Amino acid sequence: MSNKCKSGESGMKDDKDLVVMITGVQGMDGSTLADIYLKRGCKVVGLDLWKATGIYPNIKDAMKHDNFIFETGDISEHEFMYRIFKKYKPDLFYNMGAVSLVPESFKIPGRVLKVNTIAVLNILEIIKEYSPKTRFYQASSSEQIGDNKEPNQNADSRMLPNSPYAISKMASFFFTRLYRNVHGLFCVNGMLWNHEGPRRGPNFVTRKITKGIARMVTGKQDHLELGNINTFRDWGLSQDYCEAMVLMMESGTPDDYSVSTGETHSVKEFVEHAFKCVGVNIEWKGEGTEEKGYFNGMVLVSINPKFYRPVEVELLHGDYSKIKNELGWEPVTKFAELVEIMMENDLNEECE
Ligand code: G4F
Repeated sequence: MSNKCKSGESGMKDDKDLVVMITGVQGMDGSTLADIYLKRGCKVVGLDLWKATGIYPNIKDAMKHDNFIFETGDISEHEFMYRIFKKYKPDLFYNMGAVSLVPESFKIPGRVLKVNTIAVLNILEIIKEYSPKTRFYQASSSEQIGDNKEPNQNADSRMLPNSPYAISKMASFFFTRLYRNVHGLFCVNGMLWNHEGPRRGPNFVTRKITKGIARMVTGKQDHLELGNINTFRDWGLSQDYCEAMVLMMESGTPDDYSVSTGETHSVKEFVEHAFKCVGVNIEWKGEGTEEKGYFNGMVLVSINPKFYRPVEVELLHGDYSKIKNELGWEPVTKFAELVEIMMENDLNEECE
């Protein structure tokens, strides 16, 4: 373990006394964090826009837990956040709530700025004025790297954001750093490269692929339609990355960390490996919008330009050396196993 995280030096309360507040609690990471802290016996207050229904299954276990409180509200409403802070006085605050679909951010840039940036600023102000002992985690993103195509990117790399989403996250990254440096608050940025898992929403490419293939295996769908399959991402597992977040928040000193696997793979490779999990070797023919993935003469993958973005982030490839050296974190699950975990989950779900 690292020099920043020796037990007894972190200044944390005992687990049973700890109040953990998580925004975006119905999402993949928010719900995983809730499960981690509930297992430790902490009180977890989860915030999200909507009440959990069958459509949002990620917190179905948490909802049954006595230590879990679910509050509905919009994090960009200052009064709501102020009231929630006053009511629960959180020790740890994980800001996982955001408009997180990059293509969507081009359609509603004002809303993106309100939720992903102004809300963060308001929360930091509430902490500064009324709750300066609360530790704050900001979900920062590798999308901030944008057009910078140099490999081994980290939180100190040049940021060239190229979408409203990335711009909003970059502004929040610097506000978080500012409130730490200028106001002395315990604020950390976890800059996470793409991370996925069975709780991932079906609009993100990994889950769209694994769910789509599982539906093809069970005869519910005949092929996959994708956008740009020649982009590269550094994909890890959400559970591993949530453990990295906890380390950052519970270390002795707040700082900014990059979390990644250090491997990069194309969307095309993801498709190939996912099909291999069900015994299908995809053969590619054609180029651009005419590129297709075949098996035994059948088209199993085609390109639909409606999934292209106004602009792409072509290469994401992270460097996790700082969190490894300082907090002792390393990714457990890398690309091939991640695809296999997701495929197995979706095959089970579709076969139920
Ligand atoms: O899965 P994606 O939508 O993830 P993206 O845009 O990289 O963003 C995710 O990771 C970020 C961290 O780097 C987060 F901050 C963000 O919130 C989100 O979690 O797309 C991955 C790649 C893109 O290049 C996209 O153009 O897959 C390509 N792609 C190809 N076909 C597709 C599709 N993406 C989606 N969503 N759907 C397609 O049909």
